[in-house]
This record gives sequence, C-alpha cells and structure tokens, in this order.
Amino acid sequence: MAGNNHRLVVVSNRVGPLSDEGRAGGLAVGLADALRRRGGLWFGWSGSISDEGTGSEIRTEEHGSTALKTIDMSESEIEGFYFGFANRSLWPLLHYRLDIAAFDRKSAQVYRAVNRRFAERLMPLLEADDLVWVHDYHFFYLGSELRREGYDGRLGFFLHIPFCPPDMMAALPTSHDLVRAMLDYDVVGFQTENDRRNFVDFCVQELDAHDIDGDRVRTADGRIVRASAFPIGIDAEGFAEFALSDEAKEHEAMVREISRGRQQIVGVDRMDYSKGIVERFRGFEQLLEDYPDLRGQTQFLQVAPVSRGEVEAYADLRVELEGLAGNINGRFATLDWNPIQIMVNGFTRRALAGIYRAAQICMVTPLRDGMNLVAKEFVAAQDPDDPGVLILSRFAGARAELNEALIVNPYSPDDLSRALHRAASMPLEERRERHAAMRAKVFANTAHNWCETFLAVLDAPAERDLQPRSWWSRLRFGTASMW
Ligand code: ADQ
Repeated sequence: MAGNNHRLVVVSNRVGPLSDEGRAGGLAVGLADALRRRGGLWFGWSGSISDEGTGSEIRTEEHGSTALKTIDMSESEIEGFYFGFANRSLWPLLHYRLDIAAFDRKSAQVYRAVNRRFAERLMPLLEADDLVWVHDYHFFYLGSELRREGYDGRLGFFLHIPFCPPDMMAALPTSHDLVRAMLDYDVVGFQTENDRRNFVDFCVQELDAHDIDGDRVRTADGRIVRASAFPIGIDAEGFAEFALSDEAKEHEAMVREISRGRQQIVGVDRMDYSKGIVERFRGFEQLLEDYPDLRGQTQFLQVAPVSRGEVEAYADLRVELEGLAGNINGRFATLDWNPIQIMVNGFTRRALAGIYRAAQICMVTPLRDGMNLVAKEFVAAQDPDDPGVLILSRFAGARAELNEALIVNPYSPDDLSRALHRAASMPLEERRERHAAMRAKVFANTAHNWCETFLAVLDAPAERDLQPRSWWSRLRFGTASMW
C-alpha cells in the first residue's frame, strides 16, 4: 500500500500493550499491528501521578521498531482533565446525557492545558512525514495545539464514542472552540454515519462550514477536512481462537455448571451508566413477571468491572445496581435458584471468551454507545453450529452492522422482556442463520481492516496538499490573529 513507509504516531490517553495478546482488547491489537508494520511511536499517559505531572521525564519502552512513550500527570491535571472535563462534561454530553453533564470553566481550562502540554512534549519526537493519529475524547485539542507548535504533517483523529446532535453539543460552553479544533485535523473519523452527520450538522449550523459531498467539510476559512465513518472491528480470528483455549473451556464449564441446564443470559460491560445495565435488569425483572414459566428456567450473569469510581455518577450506579439485583433476587429466588448474579471483577480475554460461549443469550443494551465491542466479541466466540442469540440496542453503533441481532429499545422493559422471551425459544435454524450473517461481518470488518482503512485515507493526498504549500503555510501560521 502506498505510504506504508510513513512512520505511524498514535496518541491516546492510555497506551499499549504492544504484546501480551491475552490482555489486549481489539483496539490495542489493531493499533499494535499497524505500529509493528509501519514502525512507530505510541504516545500517552503513563498511568502514574507525580508532582512533575506532564513535565515529567518521558518513559520509553522499545519493542522492535515500535516505542511506547509516556508521561505522568499531576494530581490536579488528572482531576481537571480526566475526571473533570473528559468524564464529567464530555462523556455524558456526547452520550446524550445533558441531564448529568457538569460544565465548569476550571476543568475546561485544565483539559485544554493538558492537551497543549501533550502536544509540546510530543512535538520534538515528530518527523516531517509522520502520520499522526490521535484517539478519542481526551484529546480534541491536541491536533490544533500541534499545528500551533508548527507541525505541518498529516493529522488524523478518531472519536470512539458518539457525537451528539448539534443542539445538544451547543450546550457545552466551549463547543465552538472544541469543534473548531477538530477541524484542524486533516481527517476526522467517527464510528457511524449518524455520528458523522451530527458533527457535520454542527459545523454547518454553528461554524458556517459547508458540507461538500457527504465526506468532506469546507471550513469558513476555505480549508477542506475529511469527515467519515470508520466503524471499528475486533481481532475476530484471534478472539474465536481464545474461545477454544483451555482457559476459555474452564470458564465455559464453570458457567454451565452454575446454570445447571437453565438458559444462561450474560451481560458484559464496564460499569457505566451509558451501558443501560439498570434498564437491562428491569427488562429481566419484567421477563420474570410476564412469563412465569421462565422462572427457575433462566438466569442472568452480569459482569461489570467498576470504572472511574472517583466520579460520583459511577459510585451511585454500583449502589443502584446492587440494590436492584438484590430486589429481583429477593422477589423471585427459590432455594435452588438465584435469578441474577453481578460480578464486579475483570476477566482475562480468554476467560471472557469462555463466558460468552457458555451463554445462550447476550444482552448488549446500551442507552448510547459509539460501537460496543462486546457485541462483536460475543458473535466471534459462539459455536456456529449451536450459537447463542444477541440482543442488541438500537442505540449501539454496532447496530448499523449487526442488524440480524434482536434489535431492542433499551428504555422499554416490555421490549426487553419480549426479546428475551423470543431469544429463549428461538429455533436452532433461525439462530444459525442470524449468527452466520453477523459472523461474516465481524470477520470481514476487523480491527486490522479498520486501522488500514483509516490510515489509507489519512495517507492519501488531500486537497490541502494540492494547494501551493506557501499559501497553506501562510494561512495557517502567518499571523497570530488567525488563531
Ligand atoms: P468501551 O466503552 O469500553 O469502549 P466496549 O466497546 O464494549 O466499550 O469495549 C469494552 C471492552 O472491555 C471489550 O473489549 C470487553 O471485552 C472488555 N471488557 C468488558 N468487561 C470486561 C471484564 N469484566 N473483563 C475483561 N474485559 C472486559 C469505547 C466506546 C465503545 C467503542 C470502543 C472501541 O465507548 O463504544 O466500541 O471504545 O472503539
């Protein structure tokens, strides 16, 4: 492929791992693979907090032609940048939860300052013809800060989470600045067409940009920015192999032993309000109410490792979920049957594959989700001869591809109950057909293909490269007032 010789520079909040495939998710596998092939650099936060913060020494881990380079953050940087603006403002807002989004000037400023610091620290590590690929809502401003530092090479950005509709986005006090900063990248990628459309609508309605041909935006100052959907995939073959490993088989056997022939439903999510776990529990309760025959015949295992425990909304969620599970068990349990079990620990990827494989039904019912890789992992882990049924929220990005799942409205306990009932009695032939169609897509659009598709677009000559460089540079770096 043209341009394979360009070095790849990935920037994301957390980096790696580059090896240890047992720990890595689909995203890390895809990126590590692309980094290995092109050679490159992965830059981000070390995961450590120190007094020097973003001024700390750069830590380097070399793996052949690839290096992981990380810096620390200070207590106040983490508080304002990560827990503050990223997770109390942007995460809820972009997941359409204006009701719990909190905006404060201080954390917005720290967020921006941290983006600037990362750009300043990265800048000396860059070479002129690198492909720089920045990831996710932690680093909206990083590209514009690199431009301010004088970086003139190719810059791409991928948003892993949804982009909310323009009217909602406008509630963010710094929305104009933030989206303008996104327009300093050459390529801006989204999970779905819906997210891309919301972004372009904001640019047109709020920033006087023009939607050129569905894939490009002309900014008010006449620059062309590519904005497209690049739905992310998983390492499908790798995950299917995990499901046949000894560790997976052990976990599969354990789950089957606990379920003792009953229909096993699973849910696997980070404990996050966007994942719709509360609503899912209510749907399961509704099932037990609506279909008394299924009492004692089905049970639900929810795996939900705690994340971002320092943010209040997350701590509250754990209490709510445990209370709700307790109520459901109190209401329906018998001496030999506990309807619902919730586990807050993480599993290795092989163990997880075994748990998916032991399940007859997987509920992936987020209220809003960029993609949702659990849906794809569940499909990849199934036995094609006797596959389980996927129940999928219409509000997950994965729905755009996996429309052979049972599609539900996660806000409706009735809808969830009906889908669970239908899944529990679905004939083998129908299960196979639905699974085969989804499996083909999960195996076709892998993490590897996602990376390569994005990088091919980032690598392609864009309009700005066809314009005389001096004109471009003058426009971009000529006068401070333009910033
Ligand atoms: P997340 O919100 O983290 O990702 P998701 O896509 O479901 O959501 O990925 C979660 C990952 O964590 C999966 O690979 C899953 O296997 C793993 N995981 C969950 N629970 C686990 C457990 N108990 N033990 C071990 N592993 C566990 C964000 C966006 C998504 C988008 C991804 C990738 O919010 O919409 O799909 O990025 O772009």
